[in-house]
Amino acid sequence: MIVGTAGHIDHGKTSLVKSLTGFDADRLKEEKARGITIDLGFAYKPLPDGGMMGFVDVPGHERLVRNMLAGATGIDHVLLVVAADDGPMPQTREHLAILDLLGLDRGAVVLTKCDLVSPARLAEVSTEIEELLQPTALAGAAIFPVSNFSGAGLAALEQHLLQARLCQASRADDDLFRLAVDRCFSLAGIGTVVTGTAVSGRVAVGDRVLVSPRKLAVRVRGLHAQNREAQQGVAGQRLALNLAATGLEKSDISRGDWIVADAAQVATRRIDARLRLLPGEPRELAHWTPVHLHLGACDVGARVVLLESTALAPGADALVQLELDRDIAAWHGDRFILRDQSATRTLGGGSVIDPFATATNRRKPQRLAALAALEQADPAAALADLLALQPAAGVEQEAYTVARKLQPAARTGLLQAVPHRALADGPVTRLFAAGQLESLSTGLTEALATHHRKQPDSPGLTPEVLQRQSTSKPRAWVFSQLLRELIATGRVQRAGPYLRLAGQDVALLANEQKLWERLRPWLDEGGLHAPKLSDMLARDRSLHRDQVLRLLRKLAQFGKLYAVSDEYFIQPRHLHALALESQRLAAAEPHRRLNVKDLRESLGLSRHLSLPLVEFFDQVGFTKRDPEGRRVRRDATEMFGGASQA
Ligand SMILES: Nc1nc2c(ncn2[C@@H]2O[C@H](COP(=O)(O)OP(=O)(O)OP(=O)(O)O)[C@@H](O)[C@H]2O)c(=O)[nH]1
Ligand SMILES: [Mg+2]
Repeated sequence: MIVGTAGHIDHGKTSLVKSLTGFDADRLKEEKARGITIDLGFAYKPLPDGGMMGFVDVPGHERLVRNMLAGATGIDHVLLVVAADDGPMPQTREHLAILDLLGLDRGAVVLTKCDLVSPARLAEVSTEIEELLQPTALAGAAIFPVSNFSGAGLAALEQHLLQARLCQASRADDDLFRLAVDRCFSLAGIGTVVTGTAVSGRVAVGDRVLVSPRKLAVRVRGLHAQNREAQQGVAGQRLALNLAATGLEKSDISRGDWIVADAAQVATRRIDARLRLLPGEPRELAHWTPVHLHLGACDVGARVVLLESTALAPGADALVQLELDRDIAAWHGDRFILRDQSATRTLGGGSVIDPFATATNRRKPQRLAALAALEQADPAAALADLLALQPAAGVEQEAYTVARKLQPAARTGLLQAVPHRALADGPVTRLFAAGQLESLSTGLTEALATHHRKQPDSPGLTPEVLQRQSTSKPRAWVFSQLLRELIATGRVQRAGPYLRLAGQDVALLANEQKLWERLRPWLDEGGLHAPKLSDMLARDRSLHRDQVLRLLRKLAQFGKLYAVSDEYFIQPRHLHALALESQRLAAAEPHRRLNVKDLRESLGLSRHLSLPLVEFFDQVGFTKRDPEGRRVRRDATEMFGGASQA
């Protein structure tokens, strides 16, 4: 268990930690000289059962709230220290508000300097404090009057802490490992050491971890847990990690960074969150207010983008987007505090909903509904609702599970619990609600069917037009994935630039059919040596060039022929064979060039055909021409093998 102090300057926090542990947490020369705490102090108390209790001592000075915040992360139990003579003072209130915003609901009040006041004063201050705690998560917390001078009251406080430690539910340590770094230094003979509170998961000597948000890979060479050498550390402990990496300098890591398991890496500048403004704020919070964001041990300048309204009233909460000055690491559920731009006042705080927020559509009702779904603590419930809300866009799997800090086993469990289908787009996997992709596909085939019904003579729709005309409006890459699937399963056919439903064949008019029956044997008998249009016309003087050309082009549009030029129309199986031979010849050349002369000689093609043929190959991207010749860029069968045969 980690116990943290809080409270106004000079109220006896450091003295209390010393009374409890025997250890002076003020370690800096300046702290000793000025008698105040400046930076975080740490002390440990060995317990009768062999365990160890860690203490984080924070400064009370109003200008040092930033340091207090860095220490407040990850404490389990707070001791709000109030000097009995002074009673509650400004930082008593500010620290209390911060603890409340951080959601800390376990702790006690310690009334110090009891030796200086009368019993009547003690009673008076106690009442005052009870009222102060009333509206907070610490309402009803026990109050312990003590004297750090005489030691009076300390035994009761110690008993309380031991009891609290027993009741302390063990933390969620099945999440991925995360440690909020509060110090980084270099020790002679040891190297770089970071200290901080492990807020989730566990880490062991030898583990490879990352410094986030920089994504710097390091190895844990050794560790101390709660001030003792150990083989592993777990959430809820203060850890010192000796880190190793080639060229690692202590300046590579600083307060505010995180040490995390590989799979928990996050670097973000945009966070969607729920923000509560403190009730004591004099004014509404305006859109685009500049603030300081404190999260974990990190502190960064930010702007508040109000997502639901134009202003946030004191005491109210709302969905916001935080636009940060630089990358930080943050995860779903992390609590944060906002202070004003000059860092003199705490404004409010809240919790992170989505660390991978974007500016696009951030205020749209759709997105706000998605945030409401994401706000749920249960990852399965949140994912199921999100899938239902984003049918066409899906949910990026990696981002979702990283934001939730899920271990591999928990990821698998989540994906088993939520019915879905996954689509991979390169390294990105998107999840869709079960049945959703099928209905998106149906939307596409329906759009094609409608088109065929309205225009039976048309060869089909280009992909761009199909995407626009489908009512389901899938995103571009979902569309291309679905299309690939529809083509692979034969439900849709591609002919040149057009897509059409399978079985949707070219409809020839009676005279066209007759003409085709006349021409087709000539194309068949020519084989790879396709006949020239003018030669066919010469063979039968009754044929009209315009009519023949119109028919051949129509057949080409439906994928029955390839229009190599206005003179040459080649059947798909023949073109496939020509492309295969070209590919074979190119492979025989150094640097895999296609030589037109070889092509002519190897196949006995006429110059009239071979030239337009290679130009056609260039034009459709099968080959590419450069100063050294032609290179085959695509696979012949992939390009020409699947086309429908005449
Ligand atoms: N009489 C009396 N004096 C105390 C007691 N506890 C602390 N003091 C004195 O109060 C002064 C401040 O004590 P610290 O423990 O440094 O106070 P702090 O809360 O740590 O102060 P910051 O860290 O600067 O916020 C010191 O001079 C202590 O000797 C107490 O129980 N009785
Ligand atoms: Mg102090």
